[in-house]
Amino acid sequence: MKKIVVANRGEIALRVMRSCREMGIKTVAVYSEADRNAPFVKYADEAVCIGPPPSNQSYLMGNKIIEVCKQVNADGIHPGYGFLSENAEFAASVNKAGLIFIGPSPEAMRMMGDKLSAKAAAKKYKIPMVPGSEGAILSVKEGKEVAVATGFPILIKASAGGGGKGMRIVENIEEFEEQMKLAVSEATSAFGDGSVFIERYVAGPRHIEIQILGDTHGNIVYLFERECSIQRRHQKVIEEAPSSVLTPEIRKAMGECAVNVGKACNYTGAGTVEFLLDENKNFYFLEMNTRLQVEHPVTEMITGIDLVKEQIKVARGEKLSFTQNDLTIHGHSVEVRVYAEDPANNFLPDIGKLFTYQRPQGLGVRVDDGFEEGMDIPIYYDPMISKLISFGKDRQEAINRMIRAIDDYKIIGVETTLPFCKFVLKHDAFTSGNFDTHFIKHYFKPEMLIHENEDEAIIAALVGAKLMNESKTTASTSPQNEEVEISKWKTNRM
Ligand code: MV4
Repeated sequence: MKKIVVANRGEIALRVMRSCREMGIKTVAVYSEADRNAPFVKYADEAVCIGPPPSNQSYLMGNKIIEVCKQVNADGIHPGYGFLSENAEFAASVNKAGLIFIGPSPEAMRMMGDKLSAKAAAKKYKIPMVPGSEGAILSVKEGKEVAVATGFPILIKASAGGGGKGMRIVENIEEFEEQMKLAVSEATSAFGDGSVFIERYVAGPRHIEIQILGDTHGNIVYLFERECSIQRRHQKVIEEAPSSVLTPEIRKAMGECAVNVGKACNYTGAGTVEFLLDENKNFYFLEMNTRLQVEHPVTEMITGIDLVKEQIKVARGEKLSFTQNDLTIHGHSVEVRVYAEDPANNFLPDIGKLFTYQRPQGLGVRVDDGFEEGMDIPIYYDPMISKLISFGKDRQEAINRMIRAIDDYKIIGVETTLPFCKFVLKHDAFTSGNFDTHFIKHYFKPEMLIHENEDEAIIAALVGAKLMNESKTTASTSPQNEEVEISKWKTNRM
C-alpha cells in the first residue's frame, strides 16, 4: 500500500495519518466544507473536499469516497471509527472497486453487527453469555415465557442495536407486553429491523472489553483489556488499561474467549470484544465492535503496539509479527474524553471558539486531538475536543499524572468535561477501584463541580463579556436548529 484515503475527520483522521507517515505511506484527507481548515486536512499529503458539512452529504458518502480513491490513485481506505467504519456494504463496495478496506471482511462485520448472529456464532465456542432467549423473540407470549424462565428483572435488547441503543429493562411480567411492543417499534424505526432478544439484567456490572488483532493467516491474539465502566448514558467518559479488578487468571480466560469470538467470524484486523463482569467476577460476552475504538490508545500505551500500523500490516496481508507469548502489560494508562459540553448544566453541548487552547505536556502525557487554538468546534459533528491519555508505572501514577495534565490543560471559550473528569479521578470509589457502570448515577451531582470550577468560570465569564462587546453583530443559531443538532450528535457516538 502506497497511498491511503482516510475516510474520517478530527483526531482519529490525524491519528491514522501519523502512523501512515511513519510507514512511508501517503495520505489523502477527504473533508467536508466545515473542516476546510482542520489540522487533519493540512497534515494529509493531499486533500479533497467531498461535500457540505452534514455527514450524510460528506463523511457518509461512501461512493463519493471510493471515487476519490480512484481519482488520486489510492490503494486503501481507513474508515476510523463512527461514520462508515462498521458499514459492511461500504466495505464490500470498497473491495469490489479493487481497493483495500482497512478493517475486517464484510462477512465478519455483518455477522458481528447483528447481536443475535454474533451470539449464535460465539455459542459454538462455549463463550459464557448472560442467560436469556436462544434467539429472536417472535411473540409477546413467547417473550413472557422466556422472561419468567430467565427471572426478572430482564433486558429486552434490539438485535440490530448495540452500545445500549434500543435496550429496555423490564422489572415484572405486568410491564412486559408494553415494553416489548415499544422495543420492537423502536428497533424497527431506528434500525429497520425489529428483532429483539431477552437477557437477564445484570445489576451492577463492570464493562470490560478485550482488544484483539487477527491476521489473514488465521492468527488471532488478545491485547488485554480496557475497563470502560465510567460512562454516562452509554457514553464512555474515562477508560483505563489494565482493569484494577482482573486477576491474571480471569484476564487469560477473557482473553481466550475474545480470541474465540474472533475465530467464530474469521476476524481480521483490530476488533474489540465486549464483556460484562458481575459482582462475583463472572464474565459474559455481550457484543463485538468491528472497528478501531476511540479508547484504543490505552491499549497502545500498555502494550507498546501501534494498533493502526498493525491494521495496515494485516490489510497488506502480512502475518502478525508477534505471538500471544510476546505480549505483556507494561504499566498503566488512563484516558479521559474531553467534550465541549457543560457538566454543570446536564452536559449540554457548548460549542464555540477555542480562544485559548493549550495542551498539557510532559512525561507520560499524550493528547490525541484535532483542533488548534482559534478554531471553532463545528456544530455538525460529535463535540469531542480531544482524548487525553496518561501513562504511569502503576495505576496511582497514571491517575496522578492525569490530574496534573487536566490542571495543565487550558481551554477557554467553551465549557468542557475536564472538571468533571477530575472529579471522577479524585473520587474514593474510583481511586479504590471499587466502582461499576452506575458510578456517575450514584456519585455525581452537578453542584459538586461549581467549587472546582470557580477560577476558570470567572476567567471564562470575563473573556465572554469582552467578546460580546467586540462582536455584537455575530449571528446566532436559533434554538430550534440547535435542538436538531443536539439530537444528531447523540446518535453518532462511539
Ligand atoms: C447489559 C447490562 C446488564 N445486563 N446486559 C449497555 C451497552 C451494551 N453494549 C450492553 N449494555 C448493557 N447490557 C445485561 N444482560 C447492562 C448494560 C449497561 C452497560 C454496559 C456497559 C457499560 C455501561 C452500561 C450502562 C448501562 C447498561
